[in-house]
Amino acid sequence: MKRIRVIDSHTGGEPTRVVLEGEIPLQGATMAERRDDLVARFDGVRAGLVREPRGADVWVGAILTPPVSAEAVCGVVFFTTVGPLGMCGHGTIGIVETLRHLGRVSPGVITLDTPVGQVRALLHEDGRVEVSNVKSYRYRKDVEVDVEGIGKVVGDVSWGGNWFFIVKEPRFEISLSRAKDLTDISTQIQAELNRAGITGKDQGVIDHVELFSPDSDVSTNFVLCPGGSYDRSPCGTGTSAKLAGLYADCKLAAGEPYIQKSVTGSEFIGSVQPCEGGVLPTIAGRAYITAESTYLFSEDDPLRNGL
Ligand code: PYC
Repeated sequence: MKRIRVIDSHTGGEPTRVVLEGEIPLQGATMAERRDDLVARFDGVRAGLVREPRGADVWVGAILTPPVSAEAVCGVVFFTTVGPLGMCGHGTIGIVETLRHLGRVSPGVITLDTPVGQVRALLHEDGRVEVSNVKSYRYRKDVEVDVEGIGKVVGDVSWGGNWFFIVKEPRFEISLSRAKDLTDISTQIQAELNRAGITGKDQGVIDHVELFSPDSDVSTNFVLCPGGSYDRSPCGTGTSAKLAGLYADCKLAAGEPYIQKSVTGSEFIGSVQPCEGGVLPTIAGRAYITAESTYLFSEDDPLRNGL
């Protein structure tokens, strides 16, 4: 019987399952190699930790590893029910709260190594966390696709640690009661992008689609994530990708706070600083611990790796 210890949290409603260091011994000199090792050697247990019956489509997991850089407290490989994830903003806030819960960090700057670069988090006394994300940028502006049943859809292909299609037109009424419709709409848009061969840089798969409300005061989003679930939080990497475009269009000034609300009503506050080829976003929010658990994987359980 395999036993795996985890700590669960949620950030603005979006859950993170942190697999404690050593529980899944990923190998590799870089975090990208460790991500590949997850796929090569531990894909079954990866799926089993977040899929039913232990999880559900909404779960994001994070495996802690020793750091690969001198400054970092630890390394992290994020994953979903369908595979690894480059970076995760809500998940980083969840990890910092988990490390605080374990007594491994105290308020101040905490550095983490991820497969897509180093991120820093500023933990405040009150538990708020400001994540300084990887460089984010818009790759293609105003890409048009014709989606059956919706018509012309215009959006930007942007990087915020994952590849996003940031839908600019049309806008949608965003509410939890419409989650099923919004999931269908964003899934159709993603399918059309795939059919049309539209990708991020270096053929990067666009695995997130972000829809927005028409409101001009506080923007509300709906973010389709890998595996077909939607983000209950405002999505840290999605907010980073969006802010990169707003800055490029001179609609957001350096350091100006930007509130991004999620479909559940939770909020992140973001801002950017310009850098060569893009922006360095900061995303602020807070997470709460929900469980400390040990998951059991029986060799004779035919569904041990989930459904
Ligand atoms: O917060 O970056 C994020 C995220 C990605 C997928 C779910 N949440």
